[in-house]
Amino acid sequence: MNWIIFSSILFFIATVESRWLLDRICDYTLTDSHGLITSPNYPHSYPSSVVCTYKIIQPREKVVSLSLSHIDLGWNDTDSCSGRLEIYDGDDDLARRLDVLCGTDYFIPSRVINSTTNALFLKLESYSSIGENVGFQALYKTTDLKCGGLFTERNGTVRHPTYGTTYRNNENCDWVIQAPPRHTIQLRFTSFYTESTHDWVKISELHEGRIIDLITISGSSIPAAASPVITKGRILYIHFRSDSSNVYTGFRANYTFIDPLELN
Ligand SMILES: [Ca+2]
Repeated sequence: MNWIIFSSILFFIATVESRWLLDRICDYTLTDSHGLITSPNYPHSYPSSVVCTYKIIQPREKVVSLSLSHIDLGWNDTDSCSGRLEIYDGDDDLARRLDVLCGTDYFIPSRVINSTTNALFLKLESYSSIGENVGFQALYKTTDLKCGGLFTERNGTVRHPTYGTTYRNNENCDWVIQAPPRHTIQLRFTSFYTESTHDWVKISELHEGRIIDLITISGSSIPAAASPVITKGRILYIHFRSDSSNVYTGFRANYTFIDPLELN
């Protein structure tokens, strides 16, 4: 009898242990062109004390559109959130944060969040006391990117899609260059020609949690401050805008990551 009880206890411990592990194995990478994302156990109550991540990675010429159809993360006794969902414009939580949602929001069905890169990263965190709240459900789909993109390789070249001829009117493009932690980025233009003042390139970076504008360039010459641009942080943004008339050859720039350890 003692052995049966002991076996039952072991089985119970093993079951609890495997469920405990299952609850915490919730880091997903999604590469399909569209799909449904939900919190664990949806549509039943989502687990407490978990951190789940959902990384949507698509080809570089795509962007991601996320449509939240249900958000029920709940409130605790002190009216603070029982869980929260953060959404980032990139492939990890060091990218630019697009939105943070918590509590329960019945007006969500109109909420659509668009990436400017080919990646979107969601992080669901739940705290200790979850009631009957079911978490969240969202649909994502991908659309063609007209220009821009996310660059994470050590070296690369950024240029508008029609480089070699001219850019187009009314372009509005965002490129994101994202180096690994502790690295910085050097960007050097090799060609630049836009309609002066009307068509321009703005370079910004994310540093210590803030977006800092570094320089705006327009016309046919590259200012000394942009040859090269060197960041303090690991994420650099290039924003290109053209107006409704007069197009030129545009720009081309090479970048490389700088590892501070290699400089010493
Ligand atoms: Ca123009």
